[in-house]
Amino acid sequence: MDTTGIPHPPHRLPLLGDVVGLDPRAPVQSSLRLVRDLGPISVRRVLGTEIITVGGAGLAAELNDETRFGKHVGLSLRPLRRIVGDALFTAEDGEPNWRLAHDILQPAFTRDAMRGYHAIMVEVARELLDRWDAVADHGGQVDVTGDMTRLTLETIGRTGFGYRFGSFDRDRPHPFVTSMTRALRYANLSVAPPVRRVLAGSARRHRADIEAMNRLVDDVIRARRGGPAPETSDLLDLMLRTAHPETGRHLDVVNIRRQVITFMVAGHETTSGALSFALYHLTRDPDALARTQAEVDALWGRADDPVPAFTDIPKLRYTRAVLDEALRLWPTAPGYLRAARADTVLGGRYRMSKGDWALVMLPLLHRDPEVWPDPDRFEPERFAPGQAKKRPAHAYKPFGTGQRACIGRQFALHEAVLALGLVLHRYRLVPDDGYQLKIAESLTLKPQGFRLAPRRR
Ligand code: MNH
Repeated sequence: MDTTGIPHPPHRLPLLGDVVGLDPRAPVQSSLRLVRDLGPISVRRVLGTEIITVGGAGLAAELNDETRFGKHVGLSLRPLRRIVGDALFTAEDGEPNWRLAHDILQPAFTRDAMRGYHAIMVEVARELLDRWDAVADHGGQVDVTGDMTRLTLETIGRTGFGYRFGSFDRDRPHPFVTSMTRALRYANLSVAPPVRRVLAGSARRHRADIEAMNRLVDDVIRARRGGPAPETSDLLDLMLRTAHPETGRHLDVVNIRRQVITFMVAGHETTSGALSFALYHLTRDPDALARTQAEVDALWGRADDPVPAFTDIPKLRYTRAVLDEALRLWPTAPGYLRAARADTVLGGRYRMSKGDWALVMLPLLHRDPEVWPDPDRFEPERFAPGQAKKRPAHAYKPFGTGQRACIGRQFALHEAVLALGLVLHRYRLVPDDGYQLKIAESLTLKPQGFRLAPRRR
């Protein structure tokens, strides 16, 4: 791509490029600091790779145009692809297994399909409340992000595959989670410079981690094949039994394994981060907290143990706006890549050849000063009914765009609104006065070291 005329950060070094100020443990946050003042588009050269970064709503709208651009599997998706290949998240646009899996699984992610997961989501949320009750009784604190991760992992495991990780019964993560986290870390670091590669650990342990994940998933698949079908169909059931409506093809068994791992990876960290950020912002904004609690109280009264109905969830509009706003400020999947389908000109000025790609950097897009007044302020009212229509259509994209947008969006939002509503209905949440938001980065963003003291209201 011709990058003349695109601004780059100051202090460009020969060979290394724009690495001054870049923190390899916090690439998103440090990039944000480096490019935020450069305007709607910027370019960085990092060890030979040129990264065009877009944060302006106008240019993002162009990149989101499906006729001109498609998904690009690059940067942090490359290492993930080495583990899960052409499963949904890491398939290249046009790979046959993408269409096959997408069409088979799509019916499991409609708004209406959430009805089938609702009871399990409630069951898992109650396990979280039990855990927090015990802490409240002893006057202790909870690790918010850790517990939200227990919630979302358990939810996707049980609703998707009928598998219980027992997350609330253990103090240390389930071995699958340990392997998954370490394998992702390894894959990420193994594409980094040699110094960081050393931190990634041994190749042998990496192979063992992948084998451990595969073994567990294969056991689950085998058990399902040998046993009776579940009462209500889940993701695994769909993948094992459904043929493509037009071609009659089935997913093969290796691909199903890869899809299961993909759903475990894509389906839990992002949602747990969103819940954690929402709680972080709420415990620093007494007015927003009071409004959210007033909303859940109005719906459920002060009953001790409300039984949320499926139809209650869309009524929690302010609670939903809190999550929307949390995902605006810290989109937990912080960006996506778009590649030109043919030679084109971006923004009327920047020539791109077929295959050239750019990064839509979501924390930047979501703070575009042309669109968002006082962009760094937490303000759920931005998502009050009718507000979104007043903004350009492509200014808010926490779930990505086009046909490769998040398939789990309804799932995540149903789960998160439900859990956030129940938590706020039950507890007063006392923050640590001294806590300064620290954000941990892996594939996703999430608050680190964020603790709250839950007390029964
Ligand atoms: Mn999800 C794709 C964000 C929850 C499963 N997800 C994406 C993309 C974004 C995203 C952004 C597009 C990435 C890209 O273009 O490269 N996802 C989120 C966020 C949450 C989330 C912010 C929670 C909040 N995602 C979930 C959940 C599941 C899930 C829950 C599963 C139950 N996501 C996926 C899958 C894809 C995806 C699968 C890939 C879809 C495709 O390409 O066909």
